Amino acid sequence: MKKRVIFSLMAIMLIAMTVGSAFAGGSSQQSSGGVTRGMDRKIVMGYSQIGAESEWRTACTNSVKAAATDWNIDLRFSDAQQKQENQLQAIRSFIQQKVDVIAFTPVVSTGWEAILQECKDAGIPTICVDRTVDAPNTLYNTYIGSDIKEEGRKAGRWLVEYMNKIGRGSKNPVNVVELQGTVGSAAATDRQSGIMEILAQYPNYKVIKSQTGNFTRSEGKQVMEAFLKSDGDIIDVLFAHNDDMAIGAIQAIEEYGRKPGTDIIIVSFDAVKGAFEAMIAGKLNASIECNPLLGPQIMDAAVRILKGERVEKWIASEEGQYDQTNAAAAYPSRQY
Ligand code: GZL
Repeated sequence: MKKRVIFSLMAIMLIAMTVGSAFAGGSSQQSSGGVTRGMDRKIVMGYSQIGAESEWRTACTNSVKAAATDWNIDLRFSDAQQKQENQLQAIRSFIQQKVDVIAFTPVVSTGWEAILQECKDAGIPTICVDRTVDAPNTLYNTYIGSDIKEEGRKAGRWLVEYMNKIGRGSKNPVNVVELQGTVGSAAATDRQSGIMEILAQYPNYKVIKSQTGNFTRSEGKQVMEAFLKSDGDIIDVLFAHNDDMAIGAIQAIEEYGRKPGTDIIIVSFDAVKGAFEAMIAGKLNASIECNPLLGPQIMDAAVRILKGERVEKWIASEEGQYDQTNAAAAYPSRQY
């Protein structure tokens, strides 16, 4: 009898420890013992993430954490709550912890040269993820992410082709409004630059309003409500720098009394699940994919850098584009 009680208690303790570690929050995710894939020891990575502002960001974070576990890398993860000062503080902490490698997603493009030099002086390699920085690429080891400006060009080209197809391309003017991402971020700057490079070839396309919605649904809805209040009856097109803002704007357009996807043509970025649902419902016209599943590339690059192998300065993501002609077929296999 006594033995059975002791055994049961031990089993309960073992289960509690396992569950507890799986839900451990905070700033670090320690994998089990052993060594990192491809290495003779377990490496430690500091990761400074922007926050959790969108479906895309959450998918990116999940990919990083899953890949750290797969590679058996000790991940020290920090969420900056959208503030660059929190990122700088986290990276300085990683330097003090003497981590083996630092990866970071810069919330804005500027203000990184000093901290990257501190990492370099400390002999810690750095990996820039998802968004680029305005700094010499000698200050970091590699950039892993999309060609964001090309995403903008894709969106511009898709729109012009679609407007011509539905017979509205020669309207003069075609009134365009734009929901920008976070001001100063490479994602917003480069998407806008790509879109405008294409629209500049078509003088009848006029951007009548452009304002940031900070990549969030709630702000996308609020800003679109303001656009509709001032220009609701003349808006032909909405560019949203991400799907979350587009989904918020769709709600605003419906509440205003116009039809999103029909009266107002909407093009956004990311290609998250919410965008596919909106395209299938006919409320979103196109979403240009931006791949957040960067975890495996980050861990692979970290190992190669630490083994002294040559790593290309830009590891580009593969991505496509979706609209109402291919969204339904692609939706079941989407991973985020
Ligand atoms: C793009 C990425 C952007 C996404 C948004 O590379 O930085 O940030 O488009 C996310 O959804 O918030």
